[in-house]
Amino acid sequence: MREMKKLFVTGGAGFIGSAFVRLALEEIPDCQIINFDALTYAGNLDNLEGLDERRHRFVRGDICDDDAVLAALEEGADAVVNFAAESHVDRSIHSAGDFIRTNVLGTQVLLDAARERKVRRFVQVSTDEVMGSLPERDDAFFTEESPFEPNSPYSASKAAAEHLCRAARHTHGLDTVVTRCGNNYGPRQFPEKFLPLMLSNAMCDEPVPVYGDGRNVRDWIHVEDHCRAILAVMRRGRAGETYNVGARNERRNVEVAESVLNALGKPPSLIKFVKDRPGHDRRYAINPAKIERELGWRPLETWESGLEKTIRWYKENAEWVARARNGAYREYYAKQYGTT
Ligand code: NAD
Ligand code: TDX
Repeated sequence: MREMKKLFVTGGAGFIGSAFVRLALEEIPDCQIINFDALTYAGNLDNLEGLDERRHRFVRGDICDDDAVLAALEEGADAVVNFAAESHVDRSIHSAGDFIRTNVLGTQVLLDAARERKVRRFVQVSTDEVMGSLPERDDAFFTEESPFEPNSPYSASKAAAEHLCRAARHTHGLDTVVTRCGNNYGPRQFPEKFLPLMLSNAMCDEPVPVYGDGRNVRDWIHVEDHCRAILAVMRRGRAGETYNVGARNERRNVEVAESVLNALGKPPSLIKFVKDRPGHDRRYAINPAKIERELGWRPLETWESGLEKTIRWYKENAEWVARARNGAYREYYAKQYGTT
């Protein structure tokens, strides 16, 4: 396949999208990126600091606004890579409207625009959560054939987006590919998510809230490994295919909390078990054999190296953390955890 040089990235001011933009600029030396992002509470221009303005252009816009999307998306772009989403499960439990709007309607607007602008490939960044929850058995894994069983409004909206991609391919012949990844961690993750929430709380000697019995299992991957997988799928994935992405790194939440506290030199007594998340999925575990076999992708970070780097980044970027934890975040925190 001809190299992907003109990219239209949505949600590129968020956690994973900004890591992807950095990586793509590094890995594809002559690529040009339009980064289209609405800058919701989760979008942050600080995440784009230092990028080469000759090759990366930021456009503020909403993926549900078809005029704005068409104005920014040039004819003949090589790929649309769709990261833009409402991404936090707990927020979708409080209120699902924005999730349906952005994740479902917004994806359809982008698919239509990609067709109209004759974009070569549409990359949908999806999640393992569309496949629901696994039993706690060593031999149960998500594969690309696992059925859709989304359990939260967030995962249901992401599953709907995948269906819309499938329909755009089947009906209109659009070249679509889908990635489904597990729990990402790394620099610039908004502190509502478990890992940065723990890090930022523990660094201030505040309690670390763990839902339920803390024995839920997540499959953790460093954000740069996820982005390398998306690049590989964008460049070399087979049209119409879905690729599961995971680093074979299952951990119970309470073990993750203990590792983080230990690495920070903080006592395990900071762990506070709190009321469980309604409908809390018990276990995610990904079998990444297909992307390993077909595209030769492998994670480069181990859990130890990735966690060490991540903790260093949060320690060195206390101002980023302080800004992210300000204002609206405080209100959200009080609503979710009952304290300020
Ligand atoms: P994030 O919440 O950090 O970032 C989302 C970005 O999308 C923000 O910059 C926000 O401003 C932007 N956005 C939201 N609504 C928009 C709209 N209507 N129009 C334009 N931009 C909009 O999310 P993230 O963790 O970086 O996740 C990125 C993508 O990866 C999402 O699609 C998510 O479902 C998927 N994903 C995330 C994980 C994870 O562990 N975080 C795992 C698998 C898949
Ligand atoms: O305060 C908390 N305490 C706690 O125990 C929070 C915020 C979370 N948790 C638990 C819930 C989960 O079992 O930690 C685990 C991870 O929680 P989140 O960071 O909210 O992630 P999760 O719900 O697993 O979903 C994530 O992975 C898949 C991302 O947020 C999604 O965007 C992605 O699709």
